[in-house]
Amino acid sequence: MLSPLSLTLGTHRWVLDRPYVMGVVNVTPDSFSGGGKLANFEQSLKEALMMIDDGADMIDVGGESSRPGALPVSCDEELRRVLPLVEALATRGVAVSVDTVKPAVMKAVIDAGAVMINDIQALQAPEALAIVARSQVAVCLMHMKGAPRTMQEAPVYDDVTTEVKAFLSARADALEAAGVARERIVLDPGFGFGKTVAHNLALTRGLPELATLGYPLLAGWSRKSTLGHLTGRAVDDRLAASIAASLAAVAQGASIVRVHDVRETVDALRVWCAMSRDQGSVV
Ligand code: 7PJ
Repeated sequence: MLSPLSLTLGTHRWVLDRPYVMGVVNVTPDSFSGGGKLANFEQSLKEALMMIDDGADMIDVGGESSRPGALPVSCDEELRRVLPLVEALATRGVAVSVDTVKPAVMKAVIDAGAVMINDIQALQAPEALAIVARSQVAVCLMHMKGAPRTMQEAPVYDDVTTEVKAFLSARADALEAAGVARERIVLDPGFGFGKTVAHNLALTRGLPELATLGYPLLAGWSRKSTLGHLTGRAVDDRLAASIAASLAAVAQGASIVRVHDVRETVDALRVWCAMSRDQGSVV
């Protein structure tokens, strides 16, 4: 077997010889019902620590919804939502990623101890690249066609895998040219971001082609609408579909999976890895 890829996230270093699991914690008003700001914080902290207990390797904190049709939030509001949680988790030694497209948010969360920036716009905002380059954090570069509000309006590709690969390769090159070491970069095809069901499926089968770029790949299939399309299930009833999608993505070469259901995904990966010839054991 080839020697595994590794990823440097601030002071953390991961040898990617088994699948890694990123647990998603959203701190948006619609992710909780009532209770006010402090209750939101305490609830999110509890949720994140539970995920770590369940085997998550890192927590991805998000303060702005990027679902199709979602409206943007201000920088101040986004920071009010995510900063207390980033600080609380970093203090406890948890590897924290922050899902944001805003350079000012990136700067503040890096100062607060986040070890990865997860940017669905692949650091294309002015200053985003410079801020990350000045730090030691890892970065996940995701492909998206269009903008969240309109991206699902009939996206068209000539060949989706070729186009996504070219975009991610160009962004990784731009980062390396700005001084970001290769070991700090993760690539993500961005399932559901300006893609039809057929595009998402083709891209999953195309993960081995993306892996030839030589960077770790992250797959975010959890609860996404393509899974609803395939199973006929509503968003809160897609656990089995999400687990199957994570396993399929790992089988095709993903090193990290971004999931809402950590406990179940970690169990599934442990069994599947133990029984697969080429996958590292998680036990
Ligand atoms: C993704 C993400 C993804 C990365 C979201 C949702 C929508 N970041 N942020 N990859 N999806 N890197 O979770 O359904 O697929 S938000």
